[in-house]
Amino acid sequence: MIGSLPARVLMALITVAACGPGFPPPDPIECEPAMDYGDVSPLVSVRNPLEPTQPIRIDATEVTQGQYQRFLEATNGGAEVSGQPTYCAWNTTYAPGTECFGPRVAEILACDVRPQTCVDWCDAYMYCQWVGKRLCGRIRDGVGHPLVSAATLNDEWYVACSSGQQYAYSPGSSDEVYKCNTLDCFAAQSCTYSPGQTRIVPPGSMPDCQSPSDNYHGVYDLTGNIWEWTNACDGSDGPDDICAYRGGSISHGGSGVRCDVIPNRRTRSYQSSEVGFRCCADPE
Ligand SMILES: [Ca+2]
Ligand SMILES: [Ca+2]
Repeated sequence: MIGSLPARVLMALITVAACGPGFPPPDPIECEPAMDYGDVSPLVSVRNPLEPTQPIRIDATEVTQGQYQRFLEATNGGAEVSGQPTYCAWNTTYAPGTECFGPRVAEILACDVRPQTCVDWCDAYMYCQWVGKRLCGRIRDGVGHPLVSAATLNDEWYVACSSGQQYAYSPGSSDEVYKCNTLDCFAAQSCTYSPGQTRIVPPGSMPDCQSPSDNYHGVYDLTGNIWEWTNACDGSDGPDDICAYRGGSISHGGSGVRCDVIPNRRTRSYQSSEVGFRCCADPE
């Protein structure tokens, strides 16, 4: 958890500040029941259609706040930023940015079972390196590639999401999108959000939001919940390079959460309360 006690203290202060006369107090934030994610997300092997003997290895879940907290503790709260690539030299902290919290500050800080968001591309890149993995990117070498197309069998994240280009969404056709934490789910009332809970859910807590194909089973929330940074940038100059995040979030639905959509190409330094990441790794 991002400093369990300080987070609650901060929320309490914000709650007090937000409660003027005439406004009912907001529902208190409730953390979902603890789930055992382990120190790092487990890697799942999925089929590489171009080289079936070389499976793609991708995290089962989005990186959680509890997992990311270990990285912050190991880097003096995110302040020890040595070893970054030159195009990340501008990045002075791995700590999630307070400037992106906005009205969602409570959900961002509340629970270590929720996905880590408000991190820039370099934070995500360095976390994956720290756990011995790498940000998902081009198959085989994982390096960044131009944003020529998101729908390529050379892209680890896209192949895992589309079950090797079989489906438009992680759980299958457009009729299945409601199984993932998206606007479709919200509209179909198939998502259950308890009073006082936010709509971003703990990774993997919607068990049907995964591929129906055996070869791609066990990777959750590629569609929806939060967007996910990938190693797909249009340059290697610095904070203003445009990098792609993928899969949609709670604020999007329909074609906006397709596996091949890159609607919000943002700079390497961008942070959002609905953008996080997961990691990939080379074949064993
Ligand atoms: Ca940063
Ligand atoms: Ca996601």
